[in-house]
Amino acid sequence: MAERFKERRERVLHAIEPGALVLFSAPVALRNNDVEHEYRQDSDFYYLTGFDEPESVLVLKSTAPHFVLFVRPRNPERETWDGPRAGIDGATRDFGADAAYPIDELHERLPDLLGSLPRLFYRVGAEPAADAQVHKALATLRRRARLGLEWPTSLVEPDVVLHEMRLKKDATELELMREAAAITAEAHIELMRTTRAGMYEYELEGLLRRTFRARGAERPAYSPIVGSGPNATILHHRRNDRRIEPGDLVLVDAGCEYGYYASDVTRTFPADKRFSPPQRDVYQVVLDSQLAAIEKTRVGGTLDEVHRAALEVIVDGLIALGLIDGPRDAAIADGRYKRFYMHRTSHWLGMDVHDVGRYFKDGAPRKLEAGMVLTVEPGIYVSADAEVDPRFRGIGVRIEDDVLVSPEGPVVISDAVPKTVDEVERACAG
Ligand SMILES: [Mn+2]
Repeated sequence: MAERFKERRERVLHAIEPGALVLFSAPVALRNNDVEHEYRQDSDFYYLTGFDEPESVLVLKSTAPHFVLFVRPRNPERETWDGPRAGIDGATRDFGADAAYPIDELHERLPDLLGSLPRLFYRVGAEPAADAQVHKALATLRRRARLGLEWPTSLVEPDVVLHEMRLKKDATELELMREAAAITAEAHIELMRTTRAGMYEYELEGLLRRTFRARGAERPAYSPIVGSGPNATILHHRRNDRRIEPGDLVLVDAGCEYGYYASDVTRTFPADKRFSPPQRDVYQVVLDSQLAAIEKTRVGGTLDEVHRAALEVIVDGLIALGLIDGPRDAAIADGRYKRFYMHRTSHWLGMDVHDVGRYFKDGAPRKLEAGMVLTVEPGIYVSADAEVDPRFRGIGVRIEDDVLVSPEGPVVISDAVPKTVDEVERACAG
């Protein structure tokens, strides 16, 4: 396991030479009074170290020692309360650091570690406390420059190296993403089977969370959205507190995080096991749209092409259902479809649910490459008070899968979740 982190550090070292990269662990966030939010390590930090403790700093540099960790030292009393720490010895022994120091020594050691290197890869402006430490080290080095010492005179955004690496997933990462998707699939299937009118949205949320944890996922990758009836038309519905009524559609947007990798899946299914005719019509349009978009997630394609493919089918469907006027090109040009489809079709997926990596290169949508993973998630949302044929009011449908771009074509890693009308109805019937 430590091997994959080492390989990544070596790639980074190669890219930043000559220079140093400094990353801070995620800060601990207070929830209220003295209760903390559940801790989750910063994705970049974890990507390069596998180290999940707070109050840690990583320095990677092209001169020895190459891999330096600042960590919380062992403390038997604190460990009784908060659990074991790797400590200084653990940082070198178990995590492969060439040198490790107590975090309290960061301010005095950082200038020496950065001195004589011309470039510092550090993300300014993300965390004020971290900025203060780095600025102080640079100020110290500037003063020392009078003595003829070098110091980092250029500050580089580490994203250009790190996030480009993270955008293209290696074999280990894909294994974790497949497992995350498998667990998520199980959770969605269970909901289709067990949901009945009369249940509350939060009961479904509870079942999702239970499956995630029971199968070893650390946590949901984002707050699960369970939108029944008109709530399905609210994109980021999070209260999950409505009672599911007979005849409702239930939109569930939920995915777990497993081994620090996210899945992100949406399914929409009928609470009564059968779609009503208008629900089925809307559903079929979204499904056709999603399949057309997945077909475009190919090496050399772009997210614009993926979105365009989804959009054309959605717009044709909206026209056919009488929800908007045609023709297609005019509807796309003036955006009249946006009342019913107001978001983009895709985002990158990885350690972060909205994963890192640029969407544009040289001013144009970048080309898809093998190893990239993205979501494909078109939808149609007809609000409860829309001035349309009343049969369509309050219908919200989104279908979302996680798709790997590969030389052999699109690979839907979340394909274990039922998706066609028949499949969904069968899953709902148990
Ligand atoms: Mn998504």
